[in-house]
Amino acid sequence: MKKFQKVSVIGVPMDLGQKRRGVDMGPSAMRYAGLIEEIQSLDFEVEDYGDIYINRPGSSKEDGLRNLEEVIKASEELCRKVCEIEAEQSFPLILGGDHSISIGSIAGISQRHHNLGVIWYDAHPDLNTEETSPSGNIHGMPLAVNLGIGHSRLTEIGGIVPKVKPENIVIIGARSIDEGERELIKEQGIKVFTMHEIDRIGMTKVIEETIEHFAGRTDGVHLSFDLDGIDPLDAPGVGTPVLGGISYRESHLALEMLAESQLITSAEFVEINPILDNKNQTADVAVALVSSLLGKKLL
Ligand code: 4U7
Ligand code: MN
Ligand code: MN
Ligand code: MN
Repeated sequence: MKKFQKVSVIGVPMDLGQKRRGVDMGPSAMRYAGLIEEIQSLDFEVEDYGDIYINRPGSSKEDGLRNLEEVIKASEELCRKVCEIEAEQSFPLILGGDHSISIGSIAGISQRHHNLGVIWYDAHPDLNTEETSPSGNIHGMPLAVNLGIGHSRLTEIGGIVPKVKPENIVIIGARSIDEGERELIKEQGIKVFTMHEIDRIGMTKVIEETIEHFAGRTDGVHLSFDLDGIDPLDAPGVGTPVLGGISYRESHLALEMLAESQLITSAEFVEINPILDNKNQTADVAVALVSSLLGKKLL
């Protein structure tokens, strides 16, 4: 990741993509866990853009989508901020907030990366639409939206549709997949390393294959890291925990290997809920993982 000299941090205290309160405190929890100091210690220049404004409490419900208007507004604002960061050749590091923020972050990143790769590190594929969603929660839909599938008011944010091609997506850690998501994965031919593949071939091979999938082909790779991809024993402070996840050490290995590959050009860490956490453990985990992603070595 040493292609970049500067890291620009932007917080998105968004909790409107789902129903549980608390995930809006994710950016504060990561800053409290020493995020900025940690990045500085790796010899990057850091600019903290602070948090974008979220109009809360949201109350709109349109076409079965909870808080649609508020999510659109925040996504447009985040898209603009990410574009500013990208214009400076700085590395955008986006702090969630629930995973609906990925609509705005990828809207911004895709302005300059027309063949963007995306790694979706998550217990869930987030490929629902307003038709398939069991919950109506937008945080379960952002990957579909980025593929141009879903409500047009969401897919059209940032003006580029689709923002990501199906062959440029790799999902890692999936273990809770809804019926409509399963169909979409098959129909679109999306590459998925479920927990089964991680158990079977190991994280080393999973990341080697991921790197091989993107190398020399995409013009950037965005890492969208949902903390619920990690096992709830290691990262308990998340709103939708799913047993049997990726371990803390495997996650470090994954991000260390991605750092070595120098493929990653932007990242977001989402779904930390400090109210459900154990003494800020999950934010501590996220900060340690950011450090690995940015090239920290043990020796
Ligand atoms: B997250 C769910 F039904 N699939 O759509 C849904 F299981 O960003 C969960 O990955 C979505 O945390 C989880 O509501 C969204 C549900
Ligand atoms: Mn870029
Ligand atoms: Mn997610
Ligand atoms: Mn998830």
